[in-house]
Amino acid sequence: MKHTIHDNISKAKVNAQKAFAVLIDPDKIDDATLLKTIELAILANVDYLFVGGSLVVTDTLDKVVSTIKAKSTIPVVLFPGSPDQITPKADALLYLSLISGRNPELLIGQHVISAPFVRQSGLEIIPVGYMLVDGGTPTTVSYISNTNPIPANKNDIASCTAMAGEMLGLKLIYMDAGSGAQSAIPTAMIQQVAKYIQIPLIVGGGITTADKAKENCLAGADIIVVGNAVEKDPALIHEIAAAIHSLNK
Ligand code: 1GP
Repeated sequence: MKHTIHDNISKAKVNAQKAFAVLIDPDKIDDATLLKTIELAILANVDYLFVGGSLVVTDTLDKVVSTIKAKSTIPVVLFPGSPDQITPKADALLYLSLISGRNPELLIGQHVISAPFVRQSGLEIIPVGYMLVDGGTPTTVSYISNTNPIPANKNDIASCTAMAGEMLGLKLIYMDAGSGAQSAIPTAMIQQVAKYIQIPLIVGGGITTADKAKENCLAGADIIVVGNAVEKDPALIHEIAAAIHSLNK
């Protein structure tokens, strides 16, 4: 079993190095924008390219991952909305258990069904506690997952959920306000969750500015994920990457 990417994320946390992941939704991106995004990500020293969406309806996943791998050495990490969003061409898979929800299918059911296929993929498998936080508007993921997000002001629920995930052996916590969330996760919640866990913390959903990305890192996020905002304005890749990396010694 490979461990490279998880090891790198853990080492970065120990050394207080913050990282930036650009999220690419294979359904939304055309060829020209993909190439431009890859080019900008290389120039900005983006740490990871996450690929996935909660509703991938085309068969472009393979093609998108192959293109990225052909053009760059940035690690490609799958962030799948369902078990069929997997390609062995990527480097790693965020093996998500939706621990903020109470839908058994997304806690363990789908994992059981796809286990042989996932293992056969040869991907580095990173077990992740995925926590959906209310971002002010119903998101595709809350609808599709049929779960209630954690209310944005319930810091205790968030930190207890993250602690439980860590004690169950999950290797990362991903707190997400959902793609295109109206409001990003409040800083106070990030602070509290970061205080109560030792494993790396990924934060995403509704982050649209470099300042917000930096603020979230200062609050305790180890990896910031941005999708929608950089789709709309690819120049933000440089700005956000610079803000996050400015915190690294
Ligand atoms: C969504 O965390 C990601 O799952 C990124 O969200 O598209 O709002 O940046 P945005």
